[in-house]
Amino acid sequence: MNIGANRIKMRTSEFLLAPINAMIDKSSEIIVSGHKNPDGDSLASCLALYYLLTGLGKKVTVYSGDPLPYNYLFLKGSDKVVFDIPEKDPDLFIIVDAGSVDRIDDKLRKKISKSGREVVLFDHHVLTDSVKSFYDVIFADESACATAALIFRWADERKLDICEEAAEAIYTGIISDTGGLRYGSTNKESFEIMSKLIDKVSPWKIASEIYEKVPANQMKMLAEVLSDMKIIADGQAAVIKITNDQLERYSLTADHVDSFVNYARSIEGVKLAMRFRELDNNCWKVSMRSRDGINCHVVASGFGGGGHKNAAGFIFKGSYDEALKKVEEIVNSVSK
Ligand SMILES: [Mn+2]
Repeated sequence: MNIGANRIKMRTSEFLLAPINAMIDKSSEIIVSGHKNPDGDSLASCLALYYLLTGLGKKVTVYSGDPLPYNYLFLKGSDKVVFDIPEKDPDLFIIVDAGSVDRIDDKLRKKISKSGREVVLFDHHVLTDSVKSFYDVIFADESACATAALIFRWADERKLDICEEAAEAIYTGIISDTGGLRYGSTNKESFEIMSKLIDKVSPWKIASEIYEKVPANQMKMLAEVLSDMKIIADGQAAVIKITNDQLERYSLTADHVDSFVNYARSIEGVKLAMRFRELDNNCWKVSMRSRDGINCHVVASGFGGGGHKNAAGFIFKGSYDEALKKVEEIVNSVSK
């Protein structure tokens, strides 16, 4: 074990957390918010902060401009989230998991800028300079498996008593962002935090709430989507499509079908999984997930989009058949 590196990390945390704690201590009203179209980690980090800050005697409002993900509504406090922007300015804003400033709800971003109040960020995304200049203090670590892990670090450093509600939220945020402790972001700290929370949570209850409360229609639509899946470029790419007609027929919304692309990626030999979601006639929102050997960002660039190595996206205008042909060409030219 590298004790030296751990000490440096702790010192860095203390250095960043002291000003955040000072801001919290002098505030009585705090607005907490995550990113647009919140995922499990974003919502869980907000709710963990809700309980921990309420425990410190603060009046906390959790705001979301978008609906919450249906399979995380079991989290305590999700019924307290407000969807109308609060009129009154708080003493402090805390943003979690947002990545870039344009991922903050537009109304909230304007309110923050107009109010001139202090704003803090907890995040585990790669941050650009423009992001850095928006905040007064940032507690960020790209190596953290989830923003919820950073909320834990703050609470642990402050020696807060983590109540059951906050423990469940932090545990859920980590499970959510690591795909159930499976993805590359899973690290030693993930397991250390889980072991510290385990007496206060029920892993099976949380896992079944997230993964085993699938609406019957979602499963039926998955069957239809997978039976229509195209395997192209000598088995290197799997492509699925989701049409408006299907969403209508099965009475589902886009967040119900977000996870479908993971089934395409899990096929042996597939390096790139793509999901075409119909926006309009002959207009598709495409998201990609890849394994080593194919860089999603490079493929997306060929279509005028962008993203990261293992996740990227673009908008495609044209027929699905045209798209498949072009994908095949690009995948063949970029694969190793
Ligand atoms: Mn996250």
